[in-house]
Amino acid sequence: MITTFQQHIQAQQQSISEASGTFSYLLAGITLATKMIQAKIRLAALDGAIGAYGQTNVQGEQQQKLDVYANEALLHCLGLKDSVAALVSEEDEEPVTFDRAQGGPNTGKYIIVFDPLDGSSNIDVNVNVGTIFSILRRRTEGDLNASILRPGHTQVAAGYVVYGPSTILVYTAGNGVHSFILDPAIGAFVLSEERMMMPEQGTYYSTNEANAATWPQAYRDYLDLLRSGGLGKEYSSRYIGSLVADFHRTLLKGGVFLYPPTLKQSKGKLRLLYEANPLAFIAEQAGGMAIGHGNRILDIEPEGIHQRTPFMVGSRREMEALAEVLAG
Ligand code: P6P
Repeated sequence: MITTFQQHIQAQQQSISEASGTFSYLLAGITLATKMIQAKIRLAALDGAIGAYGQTNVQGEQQQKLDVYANEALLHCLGLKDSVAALVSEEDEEPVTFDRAQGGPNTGKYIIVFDPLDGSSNIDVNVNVGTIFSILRRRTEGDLNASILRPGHTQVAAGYVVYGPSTILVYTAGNGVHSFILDPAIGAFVLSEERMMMPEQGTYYSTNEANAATWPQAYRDYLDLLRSGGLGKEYSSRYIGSLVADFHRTLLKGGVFLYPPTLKQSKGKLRLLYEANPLAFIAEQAGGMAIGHGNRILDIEPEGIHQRTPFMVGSRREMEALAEVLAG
């Protein structure tokens, strides 16, 4: 008999300190939004929802129509929940907070940080895209920002949905990584794998090699090490250019994904709070590693909600070798 995502969360009640009714109700808001997003994506090419929205977001990037839709879906499905103190989105400059209808103080316990539709520039060429989310607990002391700008090891839960041939949810609450496949016939995410483990070593490296000339030399040396069989395996290059898709393959097949510092993006391109942190949490829970130019991603003290970071993530063997090369 099938197990749905909601049933899985409830069954984990004992082992997840957060899996109270409030927490699983919150997760239901995320899964509802991702079902709405996937339905919109599936029909986008037919009903003209593809293409630019005509505005740029806080990142200075051209917003796609589906970026705006995905953001609104998450804000709508989560904004109605009393347990939400704030929402932090790649698409919004500031955290979104809510004045509760009864005018009382915002007593929300959780902050959800998300990239509503990562890789959306690939949609018009029909390439997989994804939603990435991270759940933080609101600290009683200090203002909201004090609860948002915390290192990734304080995350309560994290996950992503990759919209590909299947719509797959991958999630951790610190008690292993579990994956679920959306069954459109019943409109539920159905458990497909529990306690996923990233292979100890893979045969793929994934990076935008067009930037290699401007990387710090150590990254070029590292790629030469992989290419020359220095880790005892023959590697192939796979780069989709959609982070969730490249990460999902790395989680399942092993290997390494790298976005090092470049001349244009000396602090890295990918965002710490809603890309690197959630994926690093999943990678470590699956036995992998994630670093940002030498330091553990989950230990980085954020300074801003849209802060960028170099981001390298993957199997233990490849990542330990990278850490060694970076340590010089
Ligand atoms: P580049 C997509 O725009 C994105 O934010 C990630 O999904 C992806 O990993 C990265 O940028 C690709 O960047 O510079 O290789 O095109």
